[in-house]
Amino acid sequence: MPIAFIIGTAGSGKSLFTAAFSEWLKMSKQDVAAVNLDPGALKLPYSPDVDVRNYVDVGNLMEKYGLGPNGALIMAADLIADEVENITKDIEDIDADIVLVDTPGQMELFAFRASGPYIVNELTREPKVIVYLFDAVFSVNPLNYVSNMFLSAAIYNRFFQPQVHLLSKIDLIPRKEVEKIVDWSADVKALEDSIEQELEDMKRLFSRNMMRAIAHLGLKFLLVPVSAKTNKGLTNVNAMLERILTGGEKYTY
Ligand SMILES: Nc1nc2c(ncn2[C@@H]2O[C@H](COP(=O)(O)OP(=O)(O)O)[C@@H](O)[C@H]2O)c(=O)[nH]1
Ligand SMILES: [Mg+2]
Repeated sequence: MPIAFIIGTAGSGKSLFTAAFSEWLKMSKQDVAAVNLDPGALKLPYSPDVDVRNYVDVGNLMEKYGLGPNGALIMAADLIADEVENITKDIEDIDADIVLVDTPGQMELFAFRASGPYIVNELTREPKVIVYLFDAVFSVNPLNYVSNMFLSAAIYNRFFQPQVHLLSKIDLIPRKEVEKIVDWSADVKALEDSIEQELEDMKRLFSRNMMRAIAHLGLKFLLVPVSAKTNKGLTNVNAMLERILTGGEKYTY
């Protein structure tokens, strides 16, 4: 089963995107499984078909080891790796055509511990893709946007898997702003112009150099604008994932 891992900073909309996109896939008659890999999730906007909380209990860890919530989440992130066989079996039992994996709220718990890349490697031998979310509200100014590019490049450097980039929550900002950000993602020159116009001094210098360094890496960040509230853009996301995961075929034959 091809798997898409949904990654992004805390609050960037991973869980709601997982909810909206799995509903969308069901409506287009695709067999989808939603997997929750966030042991710290209290409430989810979808009912997971596979849930890491069945295997790792953050409350228990706090009590048993006298940890605070942060310590327990770090420990939980590491313990997930031991459950990879169970989770794989749960996913295989469902036998869906496409799997969406909602990753832990704080992305460093997944991406910047040993367990994340281990899980991504072990869960399947079939095609996989990382879906990285740029929060539109956060990304409206070029300084934040460049910082997010940097994070996304760091994610690529951790997983080395095909990566697609979404601009999430576009219903929360004006359409003009959405267009501006998508322009930045398509055209380095547009981003450079905004940096020159909107930033000063060290912020300008730093953002410009950071942007150029990333451009040198040859990474592409073309953003697909989406909203998990209005479902805008989900058709485009689907087309992109189909291209990467199945060479353009539907997931269900
Ligand atoms: N308006 C709007 N709010 C969103 C969207 N996506 C997520 N949110 C809200 O943003 C907050 C964080 O979303 P969540 O999916 O929990 O983020 P996560 O931490 O990345 O899983 C929640 O209050 C969501 O309802 C969106 O597309 N539009
Ligand atoms: Mg979440």
